[in-house]
Amino acid sequence: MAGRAPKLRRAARNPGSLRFAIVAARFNERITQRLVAGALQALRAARLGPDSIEVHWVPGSFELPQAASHLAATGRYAGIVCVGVVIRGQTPHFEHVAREAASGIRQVALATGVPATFGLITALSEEQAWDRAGGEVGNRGEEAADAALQMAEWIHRLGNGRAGRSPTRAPASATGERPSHAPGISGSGKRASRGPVQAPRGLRRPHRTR
Ligand code: DLZ
Repeated sequence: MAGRAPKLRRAARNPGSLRFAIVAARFNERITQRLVAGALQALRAARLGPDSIEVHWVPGSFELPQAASHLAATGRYAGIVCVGVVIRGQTPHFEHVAREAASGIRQVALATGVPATFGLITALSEEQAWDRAGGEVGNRGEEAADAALQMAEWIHRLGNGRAGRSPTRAPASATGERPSHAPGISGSGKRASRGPVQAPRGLRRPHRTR
């Protein structure tokens, strides 16, 4: 049964300086473009400006988790929206791609604390895919961006939302509080140099890109 994700009831209250990244898979690119457009529309509707949104392209959906992992490790993003289109072919290849993309994206979110959301279409035909890329069954990219906005706002309300936002408070080392497992950033946008970021037990933090 095809289902639509619930509409975001309201725009994120104060996106302010929050930054979001969209990672898009080039495979089935014409359809993925529609997912990117949907995601951009949702982020702009939350009053995020062009400087607060980046789009990164990777070869296929299999590569989405690795790209999301590198982006999350920079500490610059409050949320990462992953979009791609996996269409069933003649071989089980598509199942491997879809499964690895789904579990990899979830692992990035858990390991880094940065919400990485699942805007993938997994379809049995191209027609089904178009239906989910702004057609009859909604736009999975837009829905994933809404989910990222909601998670980022919720994490921020919990007090763990330093990723993707310029800090307005003293760093944890000055206040004596424990650092959260979300990557922190310094005022210059680079990760603050206050020791290693703690990943949840059993999950390793991805390598930094630089
Ligand atoms: C190889 C492949 C296949 C068969 N199908 C898809 C697909 O439906 N959607 C997609 O995004 N990517 C596909 N790929 C490419 C893989 O994601 C990946 O880029 C390559 O296997 C190289 O690692």
